[in-house]
Amino acid sequence: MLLVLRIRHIIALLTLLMMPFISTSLALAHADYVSSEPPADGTVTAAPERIVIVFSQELKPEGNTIRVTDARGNQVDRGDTTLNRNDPNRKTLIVSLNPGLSDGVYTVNWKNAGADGHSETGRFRFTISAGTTPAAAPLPATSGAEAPWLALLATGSGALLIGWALRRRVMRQS
Ligand SMILES: [Cu+2]
Repeated sequence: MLLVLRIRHIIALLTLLMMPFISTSLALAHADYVSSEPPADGTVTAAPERIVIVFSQELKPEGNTIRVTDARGNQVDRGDTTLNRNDPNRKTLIVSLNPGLSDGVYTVNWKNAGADGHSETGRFRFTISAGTTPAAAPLPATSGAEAPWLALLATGSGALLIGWALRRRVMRQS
């Protein structure tokens, strides 16, 4: 009897000790972001036609959304997020984009419905740099506070020079 109790105690103790590891493995057992096209924080040289995201686990066929917005917050996806039929493991989501997206930074917000009943969310950005829109003019080397003073100085010295030249001319003529 005493021995049985001890074994039970040992099992209980071992279970308690294992708890953090069990909960950690459960926490890892979600459909997390693995990779995407375009890649997170990546730059593409042509406007992509769709976003593809691969997750670590199987997803439900419904309840997944990928939303893509441009730098102004305008939605640029077509709201047709589906499981990628080319992935027999059902781990890939796909959404199509408006054609001919211009250069800029885009944000991808995703929410998935894992087959295990857990839902995960995340976001990443990517940049289109295809040269389709003129790049923004480079910022002047001087800061905004200094620039007016430099302009004023240049104008001032220019005026002084002209004034000096005119005066010399007038003095010569007289
Ligand atoms: Cu899970």
